[in-house]
Amino acid sequence: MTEPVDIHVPDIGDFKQIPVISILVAPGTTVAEGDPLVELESDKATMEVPSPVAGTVHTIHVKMGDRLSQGDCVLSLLMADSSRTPPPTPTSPPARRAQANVTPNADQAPPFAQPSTAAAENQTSAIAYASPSVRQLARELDIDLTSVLGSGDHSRILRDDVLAFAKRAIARAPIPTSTPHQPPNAFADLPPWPEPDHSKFGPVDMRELSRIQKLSAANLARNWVTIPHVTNFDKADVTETEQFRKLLNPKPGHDGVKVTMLAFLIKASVSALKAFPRFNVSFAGGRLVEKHYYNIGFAADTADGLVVAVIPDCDRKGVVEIAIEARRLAEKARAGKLAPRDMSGGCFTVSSLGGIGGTGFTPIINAPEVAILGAAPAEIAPVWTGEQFMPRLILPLSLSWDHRAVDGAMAARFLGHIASCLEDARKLML
Ligand code: CAO
Repeated sequence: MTEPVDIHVPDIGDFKQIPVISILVAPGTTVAEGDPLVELESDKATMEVPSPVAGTVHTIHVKMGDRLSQGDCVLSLLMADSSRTPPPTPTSPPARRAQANVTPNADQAPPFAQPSTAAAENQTSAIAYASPSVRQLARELDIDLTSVLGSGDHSRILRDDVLAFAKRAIARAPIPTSTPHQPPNAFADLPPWPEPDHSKFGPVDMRELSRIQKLSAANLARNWVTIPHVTNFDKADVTETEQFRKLLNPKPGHDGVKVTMLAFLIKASVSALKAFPRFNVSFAGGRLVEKHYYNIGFAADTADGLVVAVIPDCDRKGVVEIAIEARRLAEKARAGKLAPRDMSGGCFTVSSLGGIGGTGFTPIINAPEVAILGAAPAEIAPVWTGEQFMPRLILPLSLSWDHRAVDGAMAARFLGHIASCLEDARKLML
C-alpha cells in the first residue's frame, strides 16, 4: 500500500512564522498539482501553499493560527501517481515564489492579471473561489465576489482582483451631484414638519422672519446637520489678563474704545491657529484648503438676528486695534450696514456671550471654517493653589470642531493653547 507523503511549506522568501489563516482542504479532499492547501497571511502578504503533486489529502498537521516557516510540514497526502518521486523537503531556497503563490498587498508590486473590460466583469460564476481573507475584504468593500474574475490558479479570486474590481467600479461610478459634505436626500425619509394650528391652544401672533434670520437659519441648519461637530470645554484663569485689560481701558487715546475680553479671545485664537495650522483650513471639492492668513470672525447679536463680522489680518493687529475694529463692525452690524466684504474671508470664529450670560454653550461651526470658539462670562471661583483656595477669575471656554478636519487630542491642545494665552497675555505678543 502507498504511504502518504509529507507536504512542506516551500520557499516563501524572507517570511517566517506566518500564521495559517485558512485551511482549504480536509482529509479525503482530492487535489491537483498546484491546488492551494492552506493560506498564510503576514502583515505584508497573503500566501498560499500549493500542492506540489496531485493526490488525496490524508492527514492535516496544522491548525488555524499555527505559525509556519519554510520547511514546516503542512499535511500528508496519498499521491495519485505513486510512481512519481515524492516532493523533497525544501531546505535550501529554490527560486523565490517558484512554488508559493505569493499575493502581495497594495504596497508591493502588483503581479495580478486585470480583466480589461467592464464586459469581462459582467461574466459571473455561481461559485466564487476565494480565501476567507479575500471574502472578508469583499464583504468590507460591499463587492459581490461572483462578479469578480479571479486571476489565480483555477480562477481563484485574489486580494488584488478584488481591489482592482473596486478601483474600476469607482472609476465608472457617476460623479455625485452634491459634495460629500452635503448628503443627498438626507431628510428624504423624515416626516413633514409638524404645523398644528397653534391658535387653537391660545393667543398667537404671526411674524415674518428677518432676512438675516432666514439666511442664518438655513446656514446654521446646513452646518449643524452636515458637519460632524464635537465640542470641547476648558477654563482659563484670566485674573491677570483682566487686570491688564482694565489698565488699558481708562487710558484715553485709543479712540475711546473699551478693550473687552473679545479682543484677547481673538488674539489667542490667532496664536492657536499658528500653532495648530490644521484648524486654519476649509474643505473644498474633497480637498483641504490651508490658509496662511488670519481673518477672525466674531458673532454679533443684532435685533435682526445673528451675524458674523470678520476682522482681517488679526495677526498684524494688537488688542486695541482689534477692539476698535470689533466695535466698528458690531455697530455696522446692528445698523444693518455690514458690507459683504465685512462678512467674508474668515478663518475662524469667536462667539462671546461673556457680556450676556450663561455658564457655557456649544457653538455651531461657521462653514466653511472647521472650528469655532465660545466664551461664557468669567466668574470668580475658588482655586486651590496647593496650600489654600484663592479667588480667581475663571473664563469658561468651549470649542466646537469638525471631526473630519481635526481630532479630539488636537482640539484639546488647541483649546488648551488658547486658555494658556488668555492666562498670560504676554504670550499674545510672541
Ligand atoms: N466675562 C465677563 N465679562 C465679559 C466677558 C466675559 N467673557 N466678555 C465681555 N464681558 C464684559 C465686557 O467687559 C463688558 O463689561 P464692562 O462694560 O463692565 O466693561 C460687558 O461684558 C459687555 O461687553 P459687550 O458684550 O458689549 O462687548 P464684547 O466685546 O464682549 O462683545 C459682541 C461684543 C459684539 C461680541 C457682543 O456684543 C455680542 O453680540 N455677543 C453675542 C454673540 C452671540 O450671540 N453669540 C452666540 C452665538 S451662538 O454661537
